[in-house]
Amino acid sequence: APHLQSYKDRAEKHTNPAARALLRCMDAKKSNLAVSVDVTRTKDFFDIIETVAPYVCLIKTHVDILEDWEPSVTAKLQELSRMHDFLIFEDRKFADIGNTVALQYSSGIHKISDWAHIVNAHPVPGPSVITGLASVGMKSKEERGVLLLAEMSTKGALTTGSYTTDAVRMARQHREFIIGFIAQRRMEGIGASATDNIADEDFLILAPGVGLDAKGDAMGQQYRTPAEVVTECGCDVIIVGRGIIGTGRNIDAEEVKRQAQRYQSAGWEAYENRVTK
Ligand code: S5P
Repeated sequence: APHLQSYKDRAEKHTNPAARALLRCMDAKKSNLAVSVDVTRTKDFFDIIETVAPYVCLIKTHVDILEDWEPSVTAKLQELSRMHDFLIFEDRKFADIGNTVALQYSSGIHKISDWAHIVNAHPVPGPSVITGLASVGMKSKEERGVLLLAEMSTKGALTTGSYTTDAVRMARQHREFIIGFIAQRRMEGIGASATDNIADEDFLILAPGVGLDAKGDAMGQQYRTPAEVVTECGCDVIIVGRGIIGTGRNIDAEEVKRQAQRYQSAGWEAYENRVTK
């Protein structure tokens, strides 16, 4: 089972270049931490990224919330990604017909497929959402991969039961491009039939809803600790937003750095407790 293997071993075996790059980076930096940089001003966005860069394997963005976005933002983001060795995940949550998501991924002002190693999609439209994204991403010369949202972290989420199982089945049909899931637990083998070759299935699980102090927010978000998420539930990457960046206003760089270090160590310790068991 992949969750008992090291990130390093999994990096050597994975067939998708973006998944390989992420696993390699996690091993090299001893970090399974993704920071979610949910701020509205470009200056705060880059201040946070430059502060947390040494401690993360991945930076997760919502570029559509930047009030002063301009094309140079993504050029600078790519430069920082190369300089500090982290991947970029645009949390765009595509959820439309294939033709539309292909356009949303490649075009508009953000041209996401030009710079984001990883994006995510809701499985709700069925396999067409994958076909659409793959028509862009699989043609790219760069490392590209997609995560399906198999579960959400919020109270009352509809992503349960057969919805989650069917999401895993959809991903299994496109393993060259669907590198894993946004989820709260491991998904390997779920919904598999006897004819599925699941022995070498290695889906990365990226888990949002992670916090060491708060249990939730006033809008239905629910937090679990890195130990619960990584050691107990077998997730690979912890996604942390406000636990590290605070409210996103009046950023205190020293505090952001302290929290990033704290979550990096907690996430890595939780991983070591899992693989050495
Ligand atoms: O189920 C989900 C899926 C995602 S991608 N729950 C989430 O919270 N997210 C994202 O993770 C969300 O859009 C936000 O950017 C981040 C969590 O932020 P935090 O401040 O609550 O840690």
